[in-house]
This record gives sequence, C-alpha cells and structure tokens, in this order.
Amino acid sequence: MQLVLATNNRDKIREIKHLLEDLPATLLTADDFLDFPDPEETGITLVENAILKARAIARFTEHAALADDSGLEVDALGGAPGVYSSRYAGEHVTYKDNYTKLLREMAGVPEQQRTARFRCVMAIVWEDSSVETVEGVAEGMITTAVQGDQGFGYDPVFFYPPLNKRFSEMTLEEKNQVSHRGKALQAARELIIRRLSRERG
Ligand code: ITT
Repeated sequence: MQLVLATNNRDKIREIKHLLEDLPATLLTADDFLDFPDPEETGITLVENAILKARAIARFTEHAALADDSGLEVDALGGAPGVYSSRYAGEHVTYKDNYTKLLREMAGVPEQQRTARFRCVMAIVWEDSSVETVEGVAEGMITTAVQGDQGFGYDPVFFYPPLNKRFSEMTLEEKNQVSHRGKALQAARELIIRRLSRERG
C-alpha cells in the first residue's frame, strides 16, 4: 500500500511518520512529488477541511491519501482560533505570531477559565475514492508565558495537566502518546491495518 501524507506541514509529518512507520505501507510525502498542491482550506469545520485536503492529494497523486486538519479551541475565546488556528494572526504568519496573539487575547483571564483543547481530524481517501475520518482530542490549559522548545505551533503555551508539563516540554514519543494527533493516529492505524488485511484478501 502507498499512502500519501496530504500535508505541507513538516512538523505534522514528523509526528505522523513516527506513529505509522512500522506499518507495511509506504508513506509518501510532498517531497516525493513535483508541484505538490496546497489546497485552499475553504471548509468551516475540521472534518470538511481534512476531507478536502485528502481528496485533492488523492486526485493529484492517484494514491490513497491521509490528511490532518487540526486546531486549538480556547473556551474563554468561544472556541477560537479553532479551524483558523494556522491563520489566527493573519495569512503567512509564524507560529510565534499566532501564540503571541493568543497570549494577548487571554491577558487577564483567570487560571480556572484558561481551559482549552487541541482537536485533530484525520481523513483517509482510499484508492477507490471512499473516505473515512477519525478524531483525537487533548484537553489542557493556556499558560500565561512561553516555555519549552519541543513540538511546534501552540505547544509552548499548551499545558497538559496529566503529565504536569507543556507539549513543548515533551519528547516526540511522549507527545504522541497523549496528543490529539497521537490519538487520531491510533485510530487511523486501525483503519489502515483493516484495509491492508482486506486487500490481502
Ligand atoms: P496542512 O494544512 O498543510 O496540513 P497547516 O499547518 O495549515 O498544514 P492546519 O490547517 O490543520 O494545518 O492548521 C493546524 C494549526 O493548528 C497548525 O498550524 C498549528 O498552528 C496548530 N496545531 C495543530 N496541531 C498542533 C500541535 O500538535 N501543536 C501545536 N499546534 C498545533
């Protein structure tokens, strides 16, 4: 089986590869193709955008494709930035621009109201064009300052109480065991394994 990771985000690719690498499937990425598309994310939900990205890449590569649409939902901000997490501070901004804006918006919000969750939806479009989706969630708190140099995105401001540290203070293995993406990937692994055994007949 050849499965294309339908993302242009290298940080996601690192985490996804780590959890799928032992499967008897060849994982292909943007680096394996010329002019790999970066589809416009016109959906208003993570599910819509994940399916949209997986479909676009499956069509372009003529292989099965797995897409990840993810975001951070902050309760004190009514669920923002949510599906707009990568563009929170504007188009073509850095991770730092986004979490700096988040800390600014959260200034003065008391600790017990700083609850948030990362959500990850993965869509797989198979070679027969059928689609399946899975989801993973990780509950945590938004900190008041930046710390840690692991991970990516909003990890330096996302505190995970069960391990008493931020995502930015976890190794790749630790983060994958508890994160939204790690949980979605566990479910995606099951879909892939089921598909592989069906293909083998
Ligand atoms: P692709 O669409 O090419 O996959 P993207 O970065 O644009 O890449 P999304 O539209 O799904 O992906 O945006 C997800 C954003 O949510 C991402 O850019 C981060 O800002 C944030 N995010 C997602 N997962 C995260 C994680 O594990 N840790 C920190 N931030 C995360």
